[in-house]
Amino acid sequence: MKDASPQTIYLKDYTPYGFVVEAVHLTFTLDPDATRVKSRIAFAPNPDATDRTFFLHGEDLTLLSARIDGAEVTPSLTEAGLTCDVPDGPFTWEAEVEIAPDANTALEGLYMSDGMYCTQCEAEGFRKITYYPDRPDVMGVFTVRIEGDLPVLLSNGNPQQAGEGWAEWHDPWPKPAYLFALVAGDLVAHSDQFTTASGRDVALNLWVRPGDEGKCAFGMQALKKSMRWDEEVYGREYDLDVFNIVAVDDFNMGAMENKGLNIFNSAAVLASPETSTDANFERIEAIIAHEYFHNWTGNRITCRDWFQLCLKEGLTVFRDSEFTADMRSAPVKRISDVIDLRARQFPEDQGPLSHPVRPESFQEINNFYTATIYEKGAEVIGMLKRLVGDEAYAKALALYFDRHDGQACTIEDWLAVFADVTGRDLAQFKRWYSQAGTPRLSVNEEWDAEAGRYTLSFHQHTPPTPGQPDKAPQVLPIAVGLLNANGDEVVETTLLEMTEAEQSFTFEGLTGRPVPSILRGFSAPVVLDRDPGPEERAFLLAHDTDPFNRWEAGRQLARESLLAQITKGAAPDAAYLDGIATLVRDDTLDPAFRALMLGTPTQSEMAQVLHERGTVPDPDAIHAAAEALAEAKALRLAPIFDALAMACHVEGAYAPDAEQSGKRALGSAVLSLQTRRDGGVTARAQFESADNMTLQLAALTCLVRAGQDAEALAAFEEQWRHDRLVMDKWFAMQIAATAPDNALPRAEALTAHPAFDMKNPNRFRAVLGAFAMNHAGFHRADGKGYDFVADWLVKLDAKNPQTTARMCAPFQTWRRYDAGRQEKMRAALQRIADTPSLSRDTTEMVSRMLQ
Ligand code: 0A1
Ligand code: ZN
Repeated sequence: MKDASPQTIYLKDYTPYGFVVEAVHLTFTLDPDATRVKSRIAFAPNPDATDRTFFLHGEDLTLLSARIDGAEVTPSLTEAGLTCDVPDGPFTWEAEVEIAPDANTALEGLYMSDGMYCTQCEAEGFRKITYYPDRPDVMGVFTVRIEGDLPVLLSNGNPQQAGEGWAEWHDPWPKPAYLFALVAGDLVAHSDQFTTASGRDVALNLWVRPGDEGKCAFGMQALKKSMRWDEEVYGREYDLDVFNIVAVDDFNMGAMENKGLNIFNSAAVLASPETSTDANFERIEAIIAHEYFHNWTGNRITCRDWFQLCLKEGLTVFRDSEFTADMRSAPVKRISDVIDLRARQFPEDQGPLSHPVRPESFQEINNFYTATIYEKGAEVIGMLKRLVGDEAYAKALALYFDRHDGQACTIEDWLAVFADVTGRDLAQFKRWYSQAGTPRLSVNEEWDAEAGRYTLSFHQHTPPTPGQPDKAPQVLPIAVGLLNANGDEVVETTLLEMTEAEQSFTFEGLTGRPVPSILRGFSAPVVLDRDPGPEERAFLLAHDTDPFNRWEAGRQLARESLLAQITKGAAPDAAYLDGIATLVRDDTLDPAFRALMLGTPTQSEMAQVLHERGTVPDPDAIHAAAEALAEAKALRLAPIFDALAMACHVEGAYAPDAEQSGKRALGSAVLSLQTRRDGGVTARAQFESADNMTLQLAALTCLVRAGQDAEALAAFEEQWRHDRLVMDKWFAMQIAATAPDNALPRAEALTAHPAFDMKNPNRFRAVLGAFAMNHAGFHRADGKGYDFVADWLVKLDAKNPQTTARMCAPFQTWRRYDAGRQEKMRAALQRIADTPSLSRDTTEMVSRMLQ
């Protein structure tokens, strides 16, 4: 509930806790309205601490009794926890509290999801379960007894004893409370087994509701692949006798890495060909890997405090990206990651919510599970790896695991292993962790024909961000290759290490003026300000040997075409259309890559680009330009639709692997163009004959875009009304893909649909999140789109602050738009801010945006 003056917490104020936890025993007696939690915790003074105040966090708890060494005590209770006088030496704390999981709609702590008990403790949810030092640097060994009239009772670690209505679990690995988990419900297991490299058998279970058993096989395979990969690539073995995963329908995020008991949003683990798209399968594989990899990067080595969140998240995202690159196509994964970074992290880094990868203050930590901490955090590790090389990276990681196993660490610890292994001074590199904002990199070229010398001069500059007016130069690894006029590579990819604000690099011994391919593989997360002109881009599109930059050349041509269309009323660029037409026909190229080449910048990306170039974006003009470009592309490619459709033909049974899904991705890109030419005949036929969700949903999306969707939407709903995850797609897609004018009426109507349930985060996001993705629909000039979203955010905040706060993000770009829209967005934000009893989460988000 609204804090009169929300407290800001600072990194610089960190002090160790006054006590260590030697052992924790918890007993849960489950009841939806009155669950009892008994705790017995062995504390001892922490020799590394000076402050011996005994404070335990606790929120929304009813304290029934408290004892120290068996004697009843009366602690002083505050809103945030309790304090109590304690003995000088070691002592045992015992308490009994009562909580009400069924009334917990925030989905933090112990809550209920359709009759099933489950927990979410990261970051600070454990304090809603019992009184405890709920901070990641306090690690304890947990033993848990669960009593409840439910068939399946799970907690962390290894199962001990169990009987009718009770079970005991013991986790031998000391852990912070945020990794605690409990699940109880009527669940069934899809089980398997894994033998570790050193020969230990691990029982694997994926627990789901009865009826979902058929959606488990893929997740289980992904888990086994992840376990093997972490052994082979990072030398990390699993360390318990069992690994449990549970799927829950009501979950704020994707999934959670609780020790030995990962809890997943069912959308992030359940999959079948009939109900899931190729993109779903790929995402599920990545999330399973991510959570599993946390077992070492997060659990065995955890964070000292929440300012160090990127220590586990940046590294684990980096590791899961490497895994996906190994399992599928590395270039396709890299391009997809950059698309995502630009769509989600760049706006954050360049707007009012900008914060460093390691923030220095926060009010609500839940608001810092951001694209900056996760994705930019992973980019920073990618740069570090590039700078030190693969071998030194592997040594540094081995040292990290060796030196810090069982500890709660900082970014300083992380960088120290790299400094120790390489002898490098990483002081300047560390600015990537402390400076917010996206650096902008500009380039000048000089060619000395006589001397055969080519010089690239770079200039870097990071614009101011909130609280950081002046920025120092950062270390930029700039991967560059040079091509000659025939398209042959005359200088292979070379890593230039830029450390100054301005710096030049010279290439000698060239026989002709080269064409540079700069920032290959997107070697640093910067905005490259360079306009080499359409010819050079078309040349790189045709010849670059670096797949990322080849894609980037096409993307830039599309971007420039759209810009010229918007700002000068130009026609779609013929050079772009020609280049794409040639490339998409090239059967030597991976279909997945060709599908990416066919994509164009999203409308919000175009708004961002216009803003970067000092032009106020007009959402309607952007939409019109995107439509015109798509029409022109459809016209240009129409003669080869049939040939392309042949190239996309998949033999044999459906498999969500890279090869088949690449073909289907290309097929879907072609179908959407084809729909513009044939009035939806092909899409309708595909919709009717599809035997998997990828083809079915792609066809339906085309029909929605074409405004030919009434029958197909009804048929789809009829077919899938029993399946929550498929219905989320039905809700989301028809709003995201419809014409801007139709988006608001449609979204409004869907909030009145009997299956709309605001308490389910997936369903809420399917409607409100999808609406905000319909760029011109959300940014309607009359401001009604903003009001609609704001109204729902106010309603949701009273129930679920965390999801509400996350969903404020579409407003973060409000200062980009014209005065009329700005005023309407600002007013909507102000209305949210003025809501009585607004949560701390949402208060922090809207006040940062309004600052
Ligand atoms: N650590 C999880 C994500 C996660 C974070 C916060 C949550 O609640 C506030 C829940 C899940 C991960 O990185 O997968
Ligand atoms: Zn994570």
